Amino acid sequence: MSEQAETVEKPRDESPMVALLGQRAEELKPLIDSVQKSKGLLGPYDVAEHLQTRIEEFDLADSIAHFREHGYAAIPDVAPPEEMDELREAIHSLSGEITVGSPTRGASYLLGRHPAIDRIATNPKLLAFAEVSVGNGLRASQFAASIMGKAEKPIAGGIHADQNWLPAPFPEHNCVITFCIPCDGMTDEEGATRVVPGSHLMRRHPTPAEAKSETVPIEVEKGGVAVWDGSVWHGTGWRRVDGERTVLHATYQRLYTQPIDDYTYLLKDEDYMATAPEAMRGLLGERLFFGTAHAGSMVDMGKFSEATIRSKL
Ligand SMILES: O=C(O)CCC(=O)C(=O)O
Ligand SMILES: [Fe+2]
Repeated sequence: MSEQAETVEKPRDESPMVALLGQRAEELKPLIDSVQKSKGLLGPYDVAEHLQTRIEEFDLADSIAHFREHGYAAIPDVAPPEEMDELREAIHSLSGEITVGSPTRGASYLLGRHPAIDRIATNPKLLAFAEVSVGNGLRASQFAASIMGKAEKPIAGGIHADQNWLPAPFPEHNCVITFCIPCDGMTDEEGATRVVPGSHLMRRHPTPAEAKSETVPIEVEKGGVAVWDGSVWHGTGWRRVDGERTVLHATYQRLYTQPIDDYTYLLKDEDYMATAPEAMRGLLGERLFFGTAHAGSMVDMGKFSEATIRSKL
């Protein structure tokens, strides 16, 4: 055999789906390799290979293990105190009109309206955590804020699972994840969110009797973030001390589910997209195939193929 014949490149063993990716195939190679590694069978809460180094870099293994077992976690050191102060200023500047329930006021539909909110929404440590829970290709869902003052008695409002528009049993692959970002941290007496540990394992909504279950507070130091699974039963806390608890409630959803808030208008805003954090594109669904078919043109098969990869991670 001549030397030349030996170096002839073999035809690449690629699936028709990968061929459809065209120029994107190179960029998506780590994801394609990661799917191959798990044979497309990555289990709930498993960390995909391409994500492993980021989980180590951000020291997230312990909080992910806690989240898996109990359905919630407190993630320390997500953002420096100055960023949390800027987030509080942003929330207060956008809040006012909406009364969430006395003594709480708040603001809604917050993505794309303040750089401090977009910055925490695309925080790489939070996104790595979210990806373990709701998968690659996750979408921005609901971004709302609440400002809670001292109250004489607990705020009415029951314990619930956040994916409360999904029928039970909930899918084993979690669909909704909520990060509760308290700008000044939150202790029990400052009104920390309360959870029923382990309730996510039931994969269903609480019954009326269970909605009165015993709960524990998720206490978080300033710079940290509370997080819970869409299946875990939880409710808001009771602030018994002076001052205010200022929180951003940041929710993300699995690729195939419909996000609560519709932020797709931002993708069409060229000025916004020119300076938006890079991760915003994926969160807004720029690479998703939904709604791409029109009279005379099939669904975008490149985007469809990309979704078949991301949905398995
Ligand atoms: O206000 C809280 O502590 C929690 C509210 C809540 O249920 C949520 O953000 O999903
Ligand atoms: Fe909730």
